[in-house]
Amino acid sequence: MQRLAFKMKIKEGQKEAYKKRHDELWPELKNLLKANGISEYSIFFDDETNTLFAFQKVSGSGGSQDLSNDPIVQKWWRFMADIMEVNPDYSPISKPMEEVFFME
Ligand code: RM4
Repeated sequence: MQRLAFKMKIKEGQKEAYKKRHDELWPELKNLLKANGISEYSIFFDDETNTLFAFQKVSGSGGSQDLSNDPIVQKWWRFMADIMEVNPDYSPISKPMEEVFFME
């Protein structure tokens, strides 16, 4: 089991919209994430920089941001693109972070 973390950003003033959409996460996306070994997936928000900090445990070969070929993920990313900072393909601009501390 590996721990992954990465940063993303939302557009100014979009925290509530972001949270609402995640409160209503599509069941098919949730099932896909779990089927790919992703668990304990949480996302935190920094209101000073509009930065999202995502953490997840992964038991497979990659994390949520490695599922770009899946049509459900592509559809979700397109759905979220209006309130996030994204790449030309609508994937969220994601920056992997280095783990510098862990306590069991
Ligand atoms: C995030 C982003 C991630 C996705 C989660 C569910 O806003 O789109 O790629 O895994 O939502």
